[in-house]
Amino acid sequence: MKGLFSALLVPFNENGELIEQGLREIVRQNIEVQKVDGLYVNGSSGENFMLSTEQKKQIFRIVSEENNGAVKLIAQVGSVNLNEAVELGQYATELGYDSLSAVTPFYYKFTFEEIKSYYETIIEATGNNMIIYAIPFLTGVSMSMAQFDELFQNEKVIGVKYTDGNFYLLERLRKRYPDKLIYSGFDEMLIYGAISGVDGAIGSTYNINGQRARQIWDLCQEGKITEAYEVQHVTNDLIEKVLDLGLYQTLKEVLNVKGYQAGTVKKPMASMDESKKAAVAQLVKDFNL
Ligand code: HMN
Repeated sequence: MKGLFSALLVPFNENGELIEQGLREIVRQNIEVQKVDGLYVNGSSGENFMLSTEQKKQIFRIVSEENNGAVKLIAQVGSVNLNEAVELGQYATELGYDSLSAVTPFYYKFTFEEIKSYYETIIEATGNNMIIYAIPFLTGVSMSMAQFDELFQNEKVIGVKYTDGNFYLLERLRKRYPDKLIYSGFDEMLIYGAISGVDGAIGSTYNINGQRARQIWDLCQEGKITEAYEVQHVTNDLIEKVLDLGLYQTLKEVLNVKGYQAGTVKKPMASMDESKKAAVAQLVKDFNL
């Protein structure tokens, strides 16, 4: 379960319907071109929180079929509708997903006891392992060390996907939990995660820039920090442009330019403006994507 995971992009048409063939192509190119170690399915980058339960299940099924055991699969099943989270968790577990992950419940100000009970409910109903998905900048839920201590007491909680810039907390977690899996979530900070001794990283840009991420990762493991930093600089030149042009729209457009059916984003996100498409084609050339 260690290494680099793409937070899988999911292609939609203008009506918000899944493009099945495109999804299969994106899975394959992640495995064969980006050479990632695994896929994180139905996360933020999969536009998961805008999808119906049926669409989420369809995605879990298609990805599992297309992957056919090639790389590790993590199913993000978190939802503020706990019944849905359980249903999805059971479905992904039956499909053979290697672990579940669930975002901390968001929107309402849930107490920590409620958050803890949410995780216990999913774990008990599925019997599967759980990776906490902590992404405070989107959910507003920042957990303390003491709260991680409580969650990690459950041996089925095998780790955390840590999308945060608090490297002090990350260092404390690493020291106290050498055996839990910690995944770095911000691609633009991959080098800092790697230096901090994370077990892996999960990110959206690995769908298009997985090979550079691999270089950063490998160089850090070899202690070649100066060289790794050079690659992170190039990576961040790319990420800066991607964020400017629109994150998921641009990642998908890069794949479209390369001949994959990556479609567009799901409304209420807005499709990429035609006027920006030339800039994306230029990115593909400039960064040799
Ligand atoms: C997911 O759940 O799909 C991703 O793993 C989340 C991941 O942390 C990404 N965050 C978001 O998209 C909000 C990052 O890969 C992010 O896209 C990247 O660092 C660019 O900012």
